[in-house]
Amino acid sequence: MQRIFTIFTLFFLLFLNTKGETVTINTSGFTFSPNDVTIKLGDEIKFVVSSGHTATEVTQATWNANGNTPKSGGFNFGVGTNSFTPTAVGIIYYVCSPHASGGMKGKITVSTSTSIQQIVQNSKVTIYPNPTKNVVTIEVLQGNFKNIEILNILGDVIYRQTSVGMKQQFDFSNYPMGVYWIVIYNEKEKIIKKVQKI
Ligand SMILES: [Cu+2]
Repeated sequence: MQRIFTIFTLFFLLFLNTKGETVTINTSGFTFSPNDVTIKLGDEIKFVVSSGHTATEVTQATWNANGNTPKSGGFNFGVGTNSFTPTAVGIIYYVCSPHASGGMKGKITVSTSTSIQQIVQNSKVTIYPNPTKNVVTIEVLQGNFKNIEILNILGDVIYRQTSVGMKQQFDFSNYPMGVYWIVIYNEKEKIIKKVQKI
């Protein structure tokens, strides 16, 4: 089991080091082109919105109803080029605000090829100070995570904890200088953060 996990982790690290692709979505007349894309977690979406249109994230219910109420916390791009990288798997729904009622809308399916859904880059967890000489604080800002593992650059687990609170501390004093990975996860999400011991 340990070995399998380590192999998975190495895969994730490989994934981390692989720069995602960029998928461009344009407005074309009163449509988005393409209006239905599937990307992988880590890929970037670039919206190129022409005059008179928007790309506004909405909920699935709003999208189904051809409404244009923006989703709370979602993106809302006006004319120009805007990029973002989705941080979770799932389906992102968006519309053109002025033309949603006419059906100007699209969706982005964000998938992962691994069995555990993962979040690679996100702001749910913050680690400080980084770089560190000794104690780091690992603070969960959002979400509910059960497990934490700390790996060295070779993928060896140097620390494991099966109960995660909002704030954890870990002391790197007795570990060699170098790069470490802090992996925080539950059944649905996996967050990987890089820490440098100096
Ligand atoms: Cu439009």
